[in-house]
Amino acid sequence: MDRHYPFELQPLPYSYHELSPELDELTLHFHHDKHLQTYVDNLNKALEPYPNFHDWTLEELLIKNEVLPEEIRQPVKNNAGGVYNHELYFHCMGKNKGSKPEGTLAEAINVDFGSYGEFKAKFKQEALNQFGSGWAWLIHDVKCGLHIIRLPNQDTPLPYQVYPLLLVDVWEHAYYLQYQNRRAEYLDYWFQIVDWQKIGKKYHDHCGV
Ligand code: MN3
Repeated sequence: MDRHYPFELQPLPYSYHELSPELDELTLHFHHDKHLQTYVDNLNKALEPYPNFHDWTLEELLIKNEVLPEEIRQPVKNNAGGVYNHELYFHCMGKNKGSKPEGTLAEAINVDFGSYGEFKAKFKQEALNQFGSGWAWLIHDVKCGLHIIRLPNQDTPLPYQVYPLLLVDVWEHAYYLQYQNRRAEYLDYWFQIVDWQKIGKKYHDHCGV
């Protein structure tokens, strides 16, 4: 991604009904059209008076956040993180519903977690353990080892030299309209709409031989 200020709302990579019934249209409309739009708008608002940073990409704004003037450091971290996380989240789901990890990624999951089933159980537990708002992530390190982590708010692991592969939004706005307070149930259905072909390709491009 080499986009920079002024950031624009990117359309979903599928139509609003395609993730139903696991994630319904109303949830996607609010999540994408309202919540993500707000992060985009607030990021632009924070950067507008600071032309020195208008050619910085989302990733630069997050990785080099400490370089920004103190008064916009936190708002940029929150809102650039909000844009980055949501774009990645929406791209982790999609048309290959019901898929499972294959190839290089499936092998790595077996090595690092034992099996896909054990991976799912651990990932779900991390997502449930996130107190309040935040995200659970599957990332790989520079040696291609896989790790599951959770981060609060709109924080990203980008400053730690790791590569995000998959993430799930456990802010209530991601599931409350459809699942109310049942985060565990949302997570069970969410696994069924993960596009493992896309995730596997990314891992293979970085780590395949
Ligand atoms: Mn969200």
